[in-house]
Amino acid sequence: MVPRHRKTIITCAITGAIHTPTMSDALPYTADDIATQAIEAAKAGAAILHLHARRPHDGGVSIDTDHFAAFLPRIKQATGAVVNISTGGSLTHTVAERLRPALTFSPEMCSLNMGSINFSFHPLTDRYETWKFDWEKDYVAGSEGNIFRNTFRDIREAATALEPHAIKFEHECYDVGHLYNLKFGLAQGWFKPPIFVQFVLGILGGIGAEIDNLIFMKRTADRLFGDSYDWSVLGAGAAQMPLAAAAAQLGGNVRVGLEDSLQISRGRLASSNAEQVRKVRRILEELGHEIATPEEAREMLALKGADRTAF
Ligand code: KMH
Ligand code: ZN
Repeated sequence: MVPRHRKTIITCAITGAIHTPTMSDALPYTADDIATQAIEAAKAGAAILHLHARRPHDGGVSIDTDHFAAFLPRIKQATGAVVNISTGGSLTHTVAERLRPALTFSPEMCSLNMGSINFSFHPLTDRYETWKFDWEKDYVAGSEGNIFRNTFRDIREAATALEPHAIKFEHECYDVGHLYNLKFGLAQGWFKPPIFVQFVLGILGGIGAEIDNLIFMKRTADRLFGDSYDWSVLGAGAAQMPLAAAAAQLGGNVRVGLEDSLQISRGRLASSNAEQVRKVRRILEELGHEIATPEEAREMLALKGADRTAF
């Protein structure tokens, strides 16, 4: 086991763009619910909050800056947590549209997806006979035909547009090739070390949620980036907690949240984001890891500071 010298950062991804209201009553989509759950997740130990917006009337995925503006200041007022805004948006938005919230609010962190992939959750369609809202079934079923577009040009243009904002990227890597894309971007000067890599395991279209794959990705990243990178793991669905425990044991950070899994344990729905944060915190502390505060996370990742955001 790799000896640990640093504390473990918990990121909580509050609502995302995969799951829909029918799938869990706990999935937040009004500004009130997103703010409340984000604040509770921070109180439970999440140093970073990864945020998407939703349409408040029906939970549809949104990149409308008004929808972000309805919860961002509340979260900032109530917590010291680092705000990380998604630039993944959803599969139905253009790359330029997906960048707008980060360009508008200039958060300390934002996601940056490191390659184009099939990104599908259509197998969930058959699990539900009735749906709370009209849009849900077509959205979920339609993901079978969608390509999550993140070309080299998209990545370069995103990095260039966001460069003046000094935002630290959460580099979402869904497969080993994405690490090489990241290495290429680094060599081009698009990103500044230390970089923060999120190993994403278990998305249909990306690498599977297996410990062998995590070790393969980490070894590859070690070779490519040496000690100039920090990393975290996101296991989709039931892999969330097992892969978080494995990540921490390997010296990495962890991401939980209802964006990535609706469950608290296999087959049992979580009641909130905070419940997942409390559980992962318990596991990590039992294993002897210390949890990073938001200030410690800022120092570890060399973030610009909450006073330099635009919300
Ligand atoms: N939904 C996750 C698998 C983003 O927001 O840019 C990856 C993600 C992408 O969080
Ligand atoms: Zn996201």
